[in-house]
Amino acid sequence: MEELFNRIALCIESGKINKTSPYPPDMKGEDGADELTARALEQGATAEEILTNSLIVGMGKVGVKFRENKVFVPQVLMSAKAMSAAMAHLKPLFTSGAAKRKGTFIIGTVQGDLHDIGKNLVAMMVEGNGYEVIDLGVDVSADKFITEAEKYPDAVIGLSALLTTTMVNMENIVKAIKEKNPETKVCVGGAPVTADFCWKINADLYSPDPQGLVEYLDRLAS
Ligand code: B1M
Repeated sequence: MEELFNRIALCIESGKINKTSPYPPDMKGEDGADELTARALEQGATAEEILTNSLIVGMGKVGVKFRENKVFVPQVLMSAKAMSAAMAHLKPLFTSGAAKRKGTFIIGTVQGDLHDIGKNLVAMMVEGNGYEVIDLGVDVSADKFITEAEKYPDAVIGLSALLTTTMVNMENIVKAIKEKNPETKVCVGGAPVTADFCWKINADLYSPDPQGLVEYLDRLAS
């Protein structure tokens, strides 16, 4: 089984979705994350084992390489697709309660802002690292974040912004969330956001990349 787990992790890291996927060229014609995850379940692995030993391992490597500029957005998107192919087999087991995740993460791009490429990457990295992700999409108001936070009281909330004009909306959103529940952790990120801005608006974490966020969530979950 260990060999199969390692192979799935390699598929995630390399962005090998399924057998018919031509990417990456050196794995052409080989089974991908899709077939191998199905096989691991058939052979008796649990969803949690596959998540821990394959998806988290593969996505963790991608996150570190991305942070170190050793891979770029297109490769991360391929890894995310491979991860989604594997998750399609695991999700029914998680939603039925037969398997557990590390925690819940609610993410959205803040009000007024329609940029979602970075936010989607963050969401996929967090999901691939073992968390349930509630993605609220773009142009998300403080009210919408609060409504979702009330449904998932232990969730960590992530705000993304790409515009200097919408980044300022983070302040009101953090304030509104903390007024409802001061214990709720709020993380911020996106190209114009800085650590100084994060402290100024009383958010709990600024991360310039998905990996820093995943490491923070892991610290909270441990
Ligand atoms: Co827009 N845009 N755009 N745009 N756009 C920028 C951001 C801009 C820098 C371009 C420029 O002028 N050079 C500029 C902002 C200037 C500023 O505010 N200082 C800008 C502008 C002005 C605009 C419009 C106002 C243009 C107009 O209409 N006049 C308009 C605004 C629309 C709106 O939102 N209301 C607009 C529209 C658009 C498109 C719709 C055309 C498109 C978005 C498509 C989409 O997202 N579906 C678009 C795009 C693609 C860009 C650029 C080219 C690329 C952004 C991107 O996706 N980067 C961008 C210029 C640039 O960056 N070169 C630009 C890749 C992505 C992976 O990175 O999102 O930074 P990023 O995410 C990173 C990290 O920041 C981090 O992790 C990600 C992965 O590393 N991260 C987090 C992100 N969120 C995080 C949250 C976390 C932690 C980490 O914790 C919660």
